[in-house]
Amino acid sequence: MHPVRRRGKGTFVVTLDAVIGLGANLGDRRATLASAARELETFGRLLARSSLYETEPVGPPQPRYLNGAVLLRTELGPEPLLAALLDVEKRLGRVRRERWGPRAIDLDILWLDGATHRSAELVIPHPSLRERPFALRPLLDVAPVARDPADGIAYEAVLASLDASGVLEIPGSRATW
Ligand code: A4P
Ligand code: MG
Repeated sequence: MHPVRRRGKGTFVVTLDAVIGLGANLGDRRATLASAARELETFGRLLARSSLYETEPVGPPQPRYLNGAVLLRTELGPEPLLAALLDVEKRLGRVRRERWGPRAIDLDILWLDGATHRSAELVIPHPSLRERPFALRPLLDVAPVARDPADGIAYEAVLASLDASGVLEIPGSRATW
């Protein structure tokens, strides 16, 4: 369920807990992920940061990715949150090229605690989440008991059924970026 907090007398603020997946495979990847996390802090409260993972690229041949995830508590709804993420991508120098191609920064809304979303622009959980160890590994760092809201399957079990050999945790990187 969405946490609902009381602010002042009789005012209720609805917040959303969202897992944002971060990926970069061009430039100074770690610095870019850290800058993105700092920008995300302006949209709410970062409740947790994952480890960073060095990952084999999925898609056309391209450099390896650095992937991570954060758990963000925000008062933004899903669509405004996506707009805010696209804005951060732009500011951090992402140039849109081929689908699945290399990028300085990619921000995806992977999952919402207790909610789903489906519109022309935005589908949550992210449609590819269940096939992607590079997204599931960091997600489980920040939301260890997360489940697919459609069928209730634990993402931990989903990850266990995938080949995650291309996802290498960077030692000591948990919450340090
Ligand atoms: N969109 C729909 N649902 C969402 C969502 N849940 N979160 C729409 C974010 N966006 C969502 O996304 C295009 C549009 O998808 C958005 O504007 C939004 O309206 P994009 O990220 O700009 O497009 P893209 O990345 O070129 O294509 P695509 O298919 O979304 O790529 P992905 O899924 O983002 O994957 N390999 C490794 N190892 N690590 C990676 O991080 N990332 C990708 C990109 C490919 N291979 C990778 C990695
Ligand atoms: Mg994307």
